[in-house]
Amino acid sequence: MASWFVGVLFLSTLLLCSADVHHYEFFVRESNFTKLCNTTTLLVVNDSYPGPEIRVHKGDTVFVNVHNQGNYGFTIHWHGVKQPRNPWFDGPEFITQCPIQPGTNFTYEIILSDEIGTLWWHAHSDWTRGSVHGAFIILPAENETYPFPTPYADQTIILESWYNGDYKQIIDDALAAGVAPRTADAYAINGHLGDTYGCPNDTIFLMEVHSENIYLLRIINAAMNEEQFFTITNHTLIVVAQDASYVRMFTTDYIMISPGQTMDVLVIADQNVGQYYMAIRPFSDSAAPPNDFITTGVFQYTNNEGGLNASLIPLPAMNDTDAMLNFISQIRYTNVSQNPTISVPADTDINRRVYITIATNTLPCNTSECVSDTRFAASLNNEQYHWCFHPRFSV
Ligand SMILES: *[C@@H]1O[C@H](CO)[C@@H](O)[C@H](O)[C@H]1NC(C)=O
Ligand SMILES: *[C@@H]1O[C@H](CO)[C@@H](O)[C@H](O)[C@H]1NC(C)=O
Ligand SMILES: *[C@@H]1O[C@H](CO)[C@@H](O)[C@H](O)[C@H]1NC(C)=O
Ligand SMILES: *[C@@H]1O[C@H](CO)[C@@H](O)[C@H](O)[C@H]1NC(C)=O
Ligand SMILES: *[C@@H]1O[C@H](CO)[C@@H](O)[C@H](O)[C@H]1NC(C)=O
Ligand SMILES: *[C@@H]1O[C@H](CO)[C@@H](O)[C@H](O)[C@H]1NC(C)=O
Ligand SMILES: *[C@@H]1O[C@H](CO)[C@@H](O)[C@H](O)[C@H]1NC(C)=O
Ligand SMILES: *[C@@H]1O[C@H](CO)[C@@H](O)[C@H](O)[C@H]1NC(C)=O
Ligand SMILES: *[C@@H]1O[C@H](CO)[C@@H](O)[C@H](O)[C@H]1NC(C)=O
Ligand SMILES: *[C@@H]1O[C@H](CO)[C@@H](O)[C@H](O)[C@H]1NC(C)=O
Ligand SMILES: CC(=O)N[C@H]1CO[C@H](CO)[C@@H](O)[C@@H]1O
Repeated sequence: MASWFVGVLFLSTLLLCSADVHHYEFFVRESNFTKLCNTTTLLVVNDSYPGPEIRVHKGDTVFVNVHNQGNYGFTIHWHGVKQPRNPWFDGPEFITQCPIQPGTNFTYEIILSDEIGTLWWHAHSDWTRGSVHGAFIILPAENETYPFPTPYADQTIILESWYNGDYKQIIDDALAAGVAPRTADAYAINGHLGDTYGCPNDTIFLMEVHSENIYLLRIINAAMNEEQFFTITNHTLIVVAQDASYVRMFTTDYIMISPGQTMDVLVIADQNVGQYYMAIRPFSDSAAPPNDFITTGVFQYTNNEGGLNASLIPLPAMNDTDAMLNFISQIRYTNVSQNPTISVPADTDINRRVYITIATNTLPCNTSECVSDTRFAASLNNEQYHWCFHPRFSV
């Protein structure tokens, strides 16, 4: 009797604490996509733009066998996964590994620790991340819950830059000419360009909801360079997490999300049964702004009879710095047990200060492809860090 009880207790403890191991296969090759009235060849995973989703629980381990069936080498980075004591599977090309060569495969081991919520994965070789990317969803552990009402369902929303043309070709041409790469031709929501670009073959992303249910949107900004505003007409957004940590909940009509960032947002389907636009638009207050396109999706109630109304998309203007600041100033840490522990050293524990300057610099440009006699170059403490120029200091 006693041993039976101990056995059950032991088994249930194992079940509560088990961290699962998952295996994924990524076949990366070129595939044709027709968008914006053009057919473009892109390097993608499993013929899909965006690529397949990884969906696991907190603390699990994931193996991803990446088969390069394309024409050039690349690596994949697991954006935001901390990989303690496992840096050789982090992915940045020429930093922790050489590119995976065409015709070969490489298996990544991704060890999750305290990450919770939404992350993403992307290729990490020049601009290949533009088409080789996807969501990395980390659900609560089996013995944990969300620190908010459990959503009825969740929906991944990946924001992307669309170019008529191959991403690698665009960046290679820009680097050779010594100029900034051209701006995106469109933006996409989960690979759909929506109904604002005037091309009849384009599709629109549609999310179907049931009245009165709560949905968790897992928003990932996979755009190349553009911050994006995001809104759903007539619906309040409740921000609950950012970059795989929970944040103090706050309500807002729109969010502003930076490239590389993720945000988890609750939305309650509490409006009249109908069809509402969701929409994105870039934010930029720089002197070299991106294209000011609004890209649409649809938030659609089941059994709706309504039509869409384009005049009701409440997005801030592209250069609305106050709207951007108003949003980001509301983001706060929340002390919930599900979050990673934060350990900030006291000022008295700091015995060395390191100053780092990140800048855009110039180098001579002296080939026949150069547009002028200088080219842009990123620099760290006034040094360019490049695999074939050895920096004079250690990073
Ligand atoms: C869940 O299990 C993990 C692993 O054993 C443990 O670290 C964590 O504290 C547990 N969480 C809860 C809420 O019991
Ligand atoms: C990718 O495609 C292969 C072959 O069709 C399939 O076996 C594999 O499960 C797919 N991977 C994902 C993550 O969907
Ligand atoms: C893409 O389209 C081009 C032009 O039609 C064609 O030559 C090429 O074979 C296609 N590529 C793939 C992977 O289907
Ligand atoms: C758009 O679709 C139509 C029919 O669905 C097709 O005939 C046409 O070739 C397509 N256009 C492009 C640019 O692919
Ligand atoms: C390449 O893939 C094969 C079959 O899927 C696998 O057995 C092998 O371990 C993989 N090699 C690497 C280096 O990951
Ligand atoms: C959406 O909100 C606007 C005002 O913000 C209102 O005029 C309109 O009736 C609402 N639409 C629906 C379908 O509730
Ligand atoms: C959109 O909403 C405006 C204001 O409510 C209204 O005047 C207009 O007729 C609507 N358009 C459509 C296509 O429903
Ligand atoms: C934003 O852009 C509009 C028109 O493009 C311009 O009139 C306005 O002055 C700009 N606002 C700021 C703060 O730059
Ligand atoms: C978080 O909450 C725990 C338990 O309530 C408390 O012990 C800890 O000091 C709090 N940490 C911060 C940073 O507020
Ligand atoms: C061209 O510029 C590179 C630096 O970008 C420099 O190393 C090289 O010496 C220059 N070549 C000539 C011929 O000036
Ligand atoms: C880059 C490219 O091919 N752009 C084309 C996309 O389609 C439009 C309309 O057919 C053309 O005008 C562009 O040249």
